[in-house]
Amino acid sequence: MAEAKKQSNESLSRDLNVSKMVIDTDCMTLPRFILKLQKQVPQATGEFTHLMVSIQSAVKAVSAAVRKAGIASLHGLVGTSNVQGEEVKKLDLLANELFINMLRSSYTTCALISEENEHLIQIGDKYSGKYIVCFDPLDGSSNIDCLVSIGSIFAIYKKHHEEEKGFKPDDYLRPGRQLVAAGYALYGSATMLVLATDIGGVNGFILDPTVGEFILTEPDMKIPRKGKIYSVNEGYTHQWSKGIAQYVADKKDPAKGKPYAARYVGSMVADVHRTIKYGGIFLYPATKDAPNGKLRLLYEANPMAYIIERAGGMASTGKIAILDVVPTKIHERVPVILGSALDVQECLETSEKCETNN
Ligand code: P6P
Repeated sequence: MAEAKKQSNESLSRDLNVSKMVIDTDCMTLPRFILKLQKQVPQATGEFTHLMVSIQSAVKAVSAAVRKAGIASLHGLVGTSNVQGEEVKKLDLLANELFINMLRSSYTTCALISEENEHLIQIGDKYSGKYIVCFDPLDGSSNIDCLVSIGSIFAIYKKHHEEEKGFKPDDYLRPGRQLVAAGYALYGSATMLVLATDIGGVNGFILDPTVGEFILTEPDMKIPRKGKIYSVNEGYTHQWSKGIAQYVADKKDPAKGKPYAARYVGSMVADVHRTIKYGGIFLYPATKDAPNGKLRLLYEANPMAYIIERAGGMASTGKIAILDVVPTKIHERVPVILGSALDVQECLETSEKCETNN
Protein backbone atom coordinates (compact mmCIF):
# COMPACT_ATOMS: atom_id res chain seq x y z
CA MET A 1 0.00 0.00 0.00
CA ALA A 2 2.83 2.33 1.06
CA GLU A 3 4.62 1.62 -2.25
CA ALA A 4 1.46 2.48 -4.26
CA LYS A 5 1.00 5.73 -2.28
CA LYS A 6 4.68 6.66 -2.86
CA GLN A 7 4.30 6.06 -6.57
CA SER A 8 1.08 8.14 -6.76
CA ASN A 9 2.82 11.03 -4.93
CA GLU A 10 5.75 10.81 -7.30
CA SER A 11 3.46 10.85 -10.34
CA LEU A 12 1.51 13.77 -8.85
CA SER A 13 4.67 15.82 -8.26
CA ARG A 14 5.87 14.89 -11.78
CA ASP A 15 2.55 16.06 -13.24
CA LEU A 16 2.77 19.36 -11.34
CA ASN A 17 6.39 19.88 -12.47
CA VAL A 18 5.52 18.91 -16.01
CA SER A 19 2.96 21.70 -16.12
CA LYS A 20 5.67 23.97 -14.63
CA MET A 21 2.74 25.44 -12.73
CA VAL A 22 4.81 25.88 -9.60
CA ILE A 23 2.36 27.91 -7.49
CA ASP A 24 3.91 29.52 -4.43
CA THR A 25 1.44 28.62 -1.73
CA ASP A 26 3.05 31.02 0.74
CA CYS A 27 3.74 34.09 -1.45
CA MET A 28 4.19 37.47 0.25
CA THR A 29 1.47 39.68 -1.24
CA LEU A 30 1.45 43.45 -0.69
CA PRO A 31 -1.53 43.37 1.75
CA ARG A 32 0.17 40.56 3.72
CA PHE A 33 3.42 42.58 3.83
CA ILE A 34 1.62 45.72 5.07
CA LEU A 35 -0.28 43.70 7.70
CA LYS A 36 3.05 42.29 8.91
CA LEU A 37 4.36 45.86 9.30
CA GLN A 38 1.16 46.84 11.08
CA LYS A 39 1.67 44.09 13.66
CA GLN A 40 5.07 45.61 14.49
CA VAL A 41 3.40 48.89 15.54
CA PRO A 42 1.47 48.40 18.82
CA GLN A 43 -0.68 51.53 18.42
CA ALA A 44 -1.52 50.79 14.75
CA THR A 45 -5.25 51.02 13.95
CA GLY A 46 -5.13 49.31 10.52
CA GLU A 47 -5.94 52.58 8.70
CA PHE A 48 -2.58 52.61 6.89
CA THR A 49 -3.23 49.05 5.71
CA HIS A 50 -6.64 50.12 4.33
CA LEU A 51 -5.00 53.12 2.65
CA MET A 52 -2.33 50.98 0.97
CA VAL A 53 -4.92 48.43 -0.21
CA SER A 54 -6.84 51.32 -1.81
CA ILE A 55 -3.72 52.65 -3.49
CA GLN A 56 -3.01 49.11 -4.71
CA SER A 57 -6.51 48.92 -6.24
CA ALA A 58 -5.98 52.24 -8.04
CA VAL A 59 -2.63 51.03 -9.41
CA LYS A 60 -4.12 47.73 -10.60
CA ALA A 61 -6.89 49.63 -12.44
CA VAL A 62 -4.42 52.12 -13.98
CA SER A 63 -2.19 49.22 -15.03
CA ALA A 64 -5.14 47.58 -16.81
CA ALA A 65 -6.03 50.88 -18.50
CA VAL A 66 -2.42 51.51 -19.59
CA ARG A 67 -2.22 48.04 -21.11
CA LYS A 68 -5.46 48.77 -23.02
CA ALA A 69 -4.38 52.30 -24.03
CA GLY A 70 -2.24 51.05 -26.88
CA ILE A 71 -5.29 49.29 -28.26
CA ALA A 72 -7.55 52.31 -27.72
CA SER A 73 -5.16 54.68 -29.50
CA LEU A 74 -4.53 51.99 -32.16
CA HIS A 75 -8.22 52.21 -33.03
CA GLY A 76 -8.28 56.01 -32.60
CA LEU A 77 -10.83 55.61 -29.81
CA VAL A 78 -9.32 58.01 -27.27
CA GLY A 79 -11.37 61.24 -27.02
CA THR A 80 -14.37 59.68 -28.81
CA SER A 81 -17.52 58.13 -27.31
CA ASN A 82 -17.87 54.36 -27.09
CA VAL A 83 -21.00 52.37 -28.02
CA GLN A 84 -22.57 53.22 -24.62
CA GLY A 85 -22.01 56.91 -25.43
CA GLU A 86 -19.37 57.12 -22.68
CA GLU A 87 -16.33 59.25 -23.47
CA VAL A 88 -13.15 57.20 -23.91
CA LYS A 89 -11.15 59.15 -21.34
CA LYS A 90 -7.62 60.32 -21.78
CA LEU A 91 -5.49 58.01 -19.69
CA ASP A 92 -4.13 60.62 -17.29
CA LEU A 93 -7.64 61.91 -16.47
CA LEU A 94 -8.85 58.35 -15.98
CA ALA A 95 -5.89 57.57 -13.71
CA ASN A 96 -6.61 60.72 -11.68
CA GLU A 97 -10.26 59.76 -11.19
CA LEU A 98 -9.27 56.24 -10.15
CA PHE A 99 -6.82 57.49 -7.51
CA ILE A 100 -9.25 60.10 -6.15
CA ASN A 101 -12.16 57.64 -5.92
CA MET A 102 -10.10 54.85 -4.35
CA LEU A 103 -8.46 57.21 -1.84
CA ARG A 104 -11.73 58.95 -0.92
CA SER A 105 -13.57 55.66 -0.40
CA SER A 106 -10.77 54.26 1.78
CA TYR A 107 -12.12 56.41 4.69
CA THR A 108 -8.46 57.04 5.66
CA THR A 109 -7.70 60.41 4.01
CA CYS A 110 -8.68 64.00 4.84
CA ALA A 111 -6.97 65.74 1.89
CA LEU A 112 -5.58 64.83 -1.54
CA ILE A 113 -3.04 66.76 -3.62
CA SER A 114 -2.92 65.66 -7.27
CA GLU A 115 -0.72 66.81 -10.13
CA GLU A 116 -3.92 66.96 -12.17
CA ASN A 117 -5.86 69.26 -9.78
CA GLU A 118 -5.01 72.93 -9.31
CA HIS A 119 -6.46 72.95 -5.79
CA LEU A 120 -6.18 70.58 -2.84
CA ILE A 121 -9.11 68.09 -2.71
CA GLN A 122 -10.79 68.20 0.70
CA ILE A 123 -12.32 64.89 1.78
CA GLY A 124 -15.65 65.53 3.55
CA ASP A 125 -16.13 64.56 7.22
CA LYS A 126 -18.13 61.42 6.28
CA TYR A 127 -15.05 59.95 4.59
CA SER A 128 -12.38 61.78 6.56
CA GLY A 129 -9.29 60.06 7.92
CA LYS A 130 -5.85 61.05 9.22
CA TYR A 131 -3.76 60.74 6.04
CA ILE A 132 -2.92 63.28 3.34
CA VAL A 133 -1.84 61.77 0.00
CA CYS A 134 0.12 63.70 -2.61
CA PHE A 135 0.20 61.92 -5.97
CA ASP A 136 0.97 62.10 -9.66
CA PRO A 137 -1.54 59.61 -11.06
CA LEU A 138 0.23 59.15 -14.37
CA ASP A 139 3.71 60.60 -14.62
CA GLY A 140 5.32 60.73 -18.04
CA SER A 141 1.95 60.56 -19.79
CA SER A 142 3.43 62.30 -22.84
CA ASN A 143 5.14 58.94 -23.50
CA ILE A 144 1.88 56.96 -23.68
CA ASP A 145 1.48 57.06 -27.47
CA CYS A 146 4.98 55.70 -28.07
CA LEU A 147 4.45 52.96 -25.45
CA VAL A 148 7.40 54.07 -23.29
CA SER A 149 7.14 53.07 -19.60
CA ILE A 150 5.15 55.49 -17.43
CA GLY A 151 4.28 55.50 -13.76
CA SER A 152 2.24 56.68 -10.78
CA ILE A 153 3.92 58.31 -7.77
CA PHE A 154 2.53 58.85 -4.24
CA ALA A 155 3.62 60.31 -0.91
CA ILE A 156 1.74 59.90 2.38
CA TYR A 157 1.67 62.30 5.37
CA LYS A 158 -0.18 61.68 8.63
CA LYS A 159 -1.76 64.89 9.97
CA HIS A 160 -0.16 66.33 13.12
CA HIS A 161 -3.27 66.09 15.36
CA GLU A 162 -5.16 62.87 14.52
CA GLU A 163 -7.82 63.54 17.17
CA GLU A 164 -8.81 66.89 15.63
CA LYS A 165 -11.41 67.18 12.83
CA GLY A 166 -10.14 68.36 9.44
CA PHE A 167 -6.56 69.47 8.76
CA LYS A 168 -4.37 72.61 8.47
CA PRO A 169 -1.84 73.81 5.84
CA ASP A 170 1.07 72.69 8.01
CA ASP A 171 -0.28 69.14 7.75
CA TYR A 172 0.89 69.05 4.10
CA LEU A 173 3.17 72.09 3.57
CA ARG A 174 5.89 70.32 5.51
CA PRO A 175 9.29 68.72 4.72
CA GLY A 176 9.30 65.35 2.96
CA ARG A 177 11.35 64.03 5.88
CA GLN A 178 8.02 63.88 7.78
CA LEU A 179 6.40 61.49 5.29
CA VAL A 180 5.22 58.14 6.70
CA ALA A 181 5.48 56.34 3.35
CA ALA A 182 6.08 56.89 -0.38
CA GLY A 183 6.07 54.76 -3.47
CA TYR A 184 5.67 54.46 -7.20
CA ALA A 185 4.13 52.09 -9.72
CA LEU A 186 6.05 51.45 -12.94
CA TYR A 187 3.94 50.37 -15.93
CA GLY A 188 6.73 48.76 -17.96
CA SER A 189 7.32 45.26 -19.33
CA ALA A 190 5.62 44.27 -16.06
CA THR A 191 3.83 46.40 -13.47
CA MET A 192 5.93 46.93 -10.37
CA LEU A 193 4.99 48.75 -7.16
CA VAL A 194 7.90 49.99 -5.05
CA LEU A 195 7.01 51.03 -1.50
CA ALA A 196 9.17 52.76 1.12
CA THR A 197 7.96 53.02 4.72
CA ASP A 198 9.54 54.40 7.88
CA ILE A 199 9.93 50.94 9.43
CA GLY A 200 9.92 48.58 6.46
CA GLY A 201 12.65 49.90 4.16
CA VAL A 202 12.20 49.82 0.38
CA ASN A 203 10.43 46.80 -1.14
CA GLY A 204 9.43 45.93 -4.72
CA PHE A 205 6.27 44.01 -5.68
CA ILE A 206 5.50 42.67 -9.16
CA LEU A 207 1.85 42.39 -10.24
CA ASP A 208 1.15 38.73 -11.06
CA PRO A 209 -1.78 39.00 -13.50
CA THR A 210 -2.62 35.30 -13.10
CA VAL A 211 -3.31 35.87 -9.39
CA GLY A 212 -4.19 39.59 -9.52
CA GLU A 213 -1.87 40.27 -6.59
CA PHE A 214 1.34 42.26 -6.09
CA ILE A 215 3.99 39.74 -5.00
CA LEU A 216 7.16 40.69 -3.10
CA THR A 217 10.03 40.02 -5.51
CA GLU A 218 12.61 42.63 -4.39
CA PRO A 219 12.85 42.76 -0.59
CA ASP A 220 14.96 45.49 1.07
CA MET A 221 16.07 47.25 -2.14
CA LYS A 222 19.41 49.10 -1.90
CA ILE A 223 20.98 51.42 -4.47
CA PRO A 224 24.67 50.79 -5.34
CA ARG A 225 27.01 53.24 -3.59
CA LYS A 226 28.34 54.34 -7.00
CA GLY A 227 27.16 53.69 -10.56
CA LYS A 228 28.25 54.08 -14.17
CA ILE A 229 25.17 55.81 -15.66
CA TYR A 230 24.14 59.47 -15.80
CA SER A 231 20.57 60.41 -16.68
CA VAL A 232 19.65 63.97 -17.73
CA ASN A 233 18.01 65.79 -20.65
CA GLU A 234 21.12 67.22 -22.34
CA GLY A 235 18.95 69.35 -24.61
CA TYR A 236 19.02 71.94 -21.79
CA THR A 237 22.86 71.95 -21.41
CA HIS A 238 23.05 75.59 -22.54
CA GLN A 239 20.65 76.60 -19.73
CA TRP A 240 22.37 74.81 -16.81
CA SER A 241 24.64 76.37 -14.20
CA LYS A 242 28.35 76.12 -14.97
CA GLY A 243 28.73 73.61 -12.14
CA ILE A 244 26.15 71.15 -13.48
CA ALA A 245 27.46 71.55 -17.05
CA GLN A 246 30.98 70.82 -15.79
CA TYR A 247 29.86 67.72 -13.86
CA VAL A 248 28.03 66.25 -16.87
CA ALA A 249 30.99 67.05 -19.15
CA ASP A 250 33.31 65.24 -16.69
CA LYS A 251 31.09 62.12 -16.88
CA LYS A 252 31.85 61.98 -20.63
CA ASP A 253 35.55 62.95 -20.49
CA PRO A 254 37.97 59.96 -20.73
CA ALA A 255 40.64 62.18 -19.17
CA LYS A 256 38.46 62.26 -16.01
CA GLY A 257 38.07 58.47 -15.83
CA LYS A 258 36.00 55.82 -17.65
CA PRO A 259 33.08 57.71 -19.24
CA TYR A 260 29.61 56.94 -17.89
CA ALA A 261 26.80 55.57 -20.07
CA ALA A 262 23.98 58.02 -20.87
CA ARG A 263 20.43 56.82 -20.27
CA TYR A 264 17.34 59.09 -20.31
CA VAL A 265 13.76 57.83 -20.75
CA GLY A 266 12.03 61.13 -20.03
CA SER A 267 9.68 59.37 -17.61
CA MET A 268 10.82 60.00 -14.04
CA VAL A 269 9.59 56.69 -12.61
CA ALA A 270 11.46 54.71 -15.28
CA ASP A 271 14.66 56.76 -14.86
CA VAL A 272 14.58 56.59 -11.06
CA HIS A 273 13.77 52.86 -10.97
CA ARG A 274 16.73 52.11 -13.26
CA THR A 275 18.94 54.32 -11.05
CA ILE A 276 17.93 52.34 -7.94
CA LYS A 277 18.51 49.01 -9.68
CA TYR A 278 21.81 49.81 -11.46
CA GLY A 279 23.14 52.85 -9.60
CA GLY A 280 24.29 56.17 -11.04
CA ILE A 281 22.69 59.61 -11.04
CA PHE A 282 19.45 61.21 -12.29
CA LEU A 283 19.29 64.97 -12.67
CA TYR A 284 16.60 67.46 -13.51
CA PRO A 285 18.56 70.62 -12.66
CA ALA A 286 17.52 74.26 -12.59
CA THR A 287 17.67 76.00 -15.99
CA LYS A 288 17.59 79.69 -16.98
CA ASP A 289 13.94 79.24 -18.10
CA ALA A 290 13.01 77.19 -15.02
CA PRO A 291 15.18 78.36 -12.07
CA ASN A 292 13.32 75.90 -9.80
CA GLY A 293 13.54 73.04 -12.29
CA LYS A 294 10.50 71.24 -13.71
CA LEU A 295 9.74 68.46 -11.23
CA ARG A 296 7.17 69.04 -8.50
CA LEU A 297 8.22 68.75 -4.85
CA LEU A 298 5.16 67.20 -3.20
CA TYR A 299 4.38 64.36 -5.62
CA GLU A 300 7.56 63.78 -7.64
CA ALA A 301 10.74 64.95 -5.87
CA ASN A 302 9.74 64.22 -2.25
CA PRO A 303 8.46 60.64 -2.78
CA MET A 304 11.47 59.75 -4.94
CA ALA A 305 13.87 61.34 -2.45
CA TYR A 306 12.21 59.45 0.45
CA ILE A 307 12.63 56.17 -1.46
CA ILE A 308 16.20 56.90 -2.59
CA GLU A 309 17.39 57.87 0.93
CA ARG A 310 15.83 54.71 2.41
CA ALA A 311 17.58 52.70 -0.29
CA GLY A 312 20.92 54.20 0.83
CA GLY A 313 21.22 56.95 -1.80
CA MET A 314 21.13 60.76 -1.75
CA ALA A 315 18.65 63.31 -3.11
CA SER A 316 19.50 67.02 -3.28
CA THR A 317 18.19 70.23 -4.84
CA GLY A 318 21.85 71.12 -5.42
CA LYS A 319 21.73 73.30 -2.32
CA ILE A 320 19.99 71.19 0.38
CA ALA A 321 18.51 67.71 0.78
CA ILE A 322 15.16 67.56 -1.04
CA LEU A 323 13.51 66.11 2.08
CA ASP A 324 14.46 69.26 4.06
CA VAL A 325 12.71 71.69 1.69
CA VAL A 326 9.72 73.38 3.38
CA PRO A 327 7.05 73.81 0.66
CA THR A 328 5.14 77.10 0.39
CA LYS A 329 2.62 75.92 -2.21
CA ILE A 330 1.27 72.54 -3.31
CA HIS A 331 2.62 72.60 -6.89
CA GLU A 332 6.06 73.94 -5.98
CA ARG A 333 8.95 72.86 -8.23
CA VAL A 334 12.50 71.96 -7.16
CA PRO A 335 15.71 71.03 -8.96
CA VAL A 336 16.46 67.30 -8.53
CA ILE A 337 19.85 65.54 -8.25
CA LEU A 338 19.40 62.00 -6.92
CA GLY A 339 20.93 58.53 -7.03
CA SER A 340 24.00 56.69 -5.71
CA ALA A 341 25.45 58.52 -2.71
CA LEU A 342 29.00 58.80 -4.14
CA ASP A 343 27.72 60.05 -7.52
CA VAL A 344 25.46 62.72 -5.99
CA GLN A 345 28.27 63.75 -3.61
CA GLU A 346 30.69 64.10 -6.56
CA CYS A 347 28.13 66.17 -8.49
CA LEU A 348 27.62 68.55 -5.55
CA GLU A 349 31.39 68.90 -4.98
CA THR A 350 32.13 69.56 -8.69
CA SER A 351 29.28 72.04 -8.86
CA GLU A 352 30.38 73.90 -5.71
CA LYS A 353 34.03 74.01 -6.82
CA CYS A 354 33.00 75.38 -10.20
CA GLU A 355 30.76 78.07 -8.68
CA THR A 356 33.53 79.05 -6.20
CA ASN A 357 36.15 79.35 -8.93
CA ASN A 358 33.97 81.61 -11.08
P1 P6P B 1 11.75 66.68 -20.12
C1 P6P B 1 7.38 63.73 -17.54
O1 P6P B 1 6.70 64.74 -18.28
C2 P6P B 1 8.14 64.43 -16.44
O2 P6P B 1 7.27 65.10 -15.57
C3 P6P B 1 9.00 63.42 -15.68
O3 P6P B 1 8.40 62.17 -15.61
C4 P6P B 1 10.28 63.39 -16.48
O4 P6P B 1 11.41 63.05 -15.69
C5 P6P B 1 10.38 64.84 -16.99
O5 P6P B 1 9.05 65.37 -17.01
C6 P6P B 1 10.95 64.90 -18.40
O6 P6P B 1 11.03 66.26 -18.74
O7 P6P B 1 11.83 68.19 -20.06
O8 P6P B 1 13.14 66.04 -20.11
O9 P6P B 1 10.88 66.15 -21.23
